[in-house]
Amino acid sequence: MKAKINTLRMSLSIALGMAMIMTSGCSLTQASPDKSQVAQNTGAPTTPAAKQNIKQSVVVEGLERPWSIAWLPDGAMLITERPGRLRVVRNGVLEPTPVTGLPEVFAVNQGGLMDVSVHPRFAENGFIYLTYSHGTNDANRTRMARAVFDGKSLKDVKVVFEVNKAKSGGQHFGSRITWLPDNTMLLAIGDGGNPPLQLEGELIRKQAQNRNSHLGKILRLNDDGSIPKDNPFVNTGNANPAVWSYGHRNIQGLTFDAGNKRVWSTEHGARGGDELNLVEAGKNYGWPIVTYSREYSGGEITKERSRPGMVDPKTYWTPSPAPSGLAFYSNNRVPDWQGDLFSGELIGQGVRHIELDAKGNVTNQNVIDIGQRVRDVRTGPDGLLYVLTDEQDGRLIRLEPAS
Ligand SMILES: [Ca+2]
Repeated sequence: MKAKINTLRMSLSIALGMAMIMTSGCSLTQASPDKSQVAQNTGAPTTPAAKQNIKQSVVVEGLERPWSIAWLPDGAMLITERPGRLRVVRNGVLEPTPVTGLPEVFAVNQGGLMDVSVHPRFAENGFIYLTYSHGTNDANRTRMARAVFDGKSLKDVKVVFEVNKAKSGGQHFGSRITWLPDNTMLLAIGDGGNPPLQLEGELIRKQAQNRNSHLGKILRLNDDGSIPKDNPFVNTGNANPAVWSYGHRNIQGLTFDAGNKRVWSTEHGARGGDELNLVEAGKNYGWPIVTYSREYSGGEITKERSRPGMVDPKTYWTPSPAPSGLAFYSNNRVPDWQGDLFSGELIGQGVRHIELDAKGNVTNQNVIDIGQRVRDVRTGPDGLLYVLTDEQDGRLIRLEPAS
């Protein structure tokens, strides 16, 4: 176990034991009442969280339902707000005027403007990417647009991807973006929604096992939305060539460990069974054939937890903490954090610090209490962690070891 440092500044920053997590969980408002109990890890040992002393600094307040953070090469931060605005933070100050030229979004329930990602060669091409839900309550899809950002507005907005099947309702859009070293991008898409929602005469969740469908997948795309020729199913009949991995319910955290060339994701179960997955090209992650999750009603989704040919999660969590943004930490700023994952939690109202061994197995976990629903966690260019809280008056919070 790594030694952790001992002091802290803000009162909301107190590191906590499980009892406190339970307390904060009971006060939540959340769409799925059965998820309102908290975050108790069932997959790995948990350090008493009092060992984790973290200073928390509120950088910005007044963000409406912020969803994602990205940094430009000049250090400015881009933050999406789910109702459909893109905001800029420069030198720790939120610019009052949102970026202009955004696409129209379907902002209902879980939908709206979601991820923002900056092209690895932004300095040359000025490209940023936005994911969002588009359409109507009867027919909507996750889209990804590419645009040139000039510092104030979006130009040359082009829809470079949209899910190949329309669905109804406001659930399970995905839609995190992560770049790979070859400048292709991974894009996670949700399974479309919960029962009784159907598509093509069966529960829409079954789309996760249909390799012709973008729903319930991680997709791999070139930076213009075209399909890389070395995707795992390009030469497979009966599969969409964008598919990179499948059998996912609703990935809300996606990150790349460049040192070990590993892709990590977190996804929501329904009632319990939220998962951490080490994701590899062409593999099947099981949903909804195998899962530790149960229906919101409490009934079994399936009796199978594992099956040959399907990849088990590295760990799972019951009850559901509702994992959100995910960051793999590789910066030199905080040696204690190197090689670890940081997973935001909506219901858990914190950031889960997940320690891994060389093989990517979970060796330890504890939760940094934030006291609000956490929507995103990312490493900043300064090597500190930045957190967005999913509130009507959402915050950008910086985390660093107390010293
Ligand atoms: Ca799974």
